[in-house]
Amino acid sequence: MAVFEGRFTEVSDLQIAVVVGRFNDLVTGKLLSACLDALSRHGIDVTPWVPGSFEIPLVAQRLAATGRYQVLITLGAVIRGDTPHFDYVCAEVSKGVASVARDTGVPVIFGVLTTDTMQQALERAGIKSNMGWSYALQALEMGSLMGVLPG
Ligand code: INI
Repeated sequence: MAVFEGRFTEVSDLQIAVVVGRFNDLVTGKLLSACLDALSRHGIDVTPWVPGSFEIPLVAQRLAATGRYQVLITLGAVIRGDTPHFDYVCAEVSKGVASVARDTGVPVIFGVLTTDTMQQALERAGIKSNMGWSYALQALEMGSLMGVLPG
């Protein structure tokens, strides 16, 4: 039985782009710092900031369509407020990111925190752990995996 796995080594030829939402940049800036720290020996090409998570899929789609990147990372922080706005933003960014990946064949890491409170978001962006690191490793794994899968 053939087993296909992504690698974390010998991946320096991967071109990776990161799309970051400016909304809640107290959180997203910290996610980005950890992500870039983890990727510092890899070919980060562009890091476009977008106004908020809602805009992430459009920019991710544009970048994926260039064919220049083997994997994209999207970073955002959607924090529940008093109105249904949270649900609309979460629905669009999650479905949008998944669609970009499927439509273009470029893996897109979903690094958008969706939390009830700012405290929960910060706990995942540096206070306890920093998911930015995990998103970077997941990008390396997926970029590598897509390079060895048949077809
Ligand atoms: N964008 C976020 O990334 N996080 C949020 O928590 C958020 N809230 O709560 O409103 C948010 N809104 C902005 C949205 O993503 C768009 O930028 C805006 O609606 C313009 O299209």
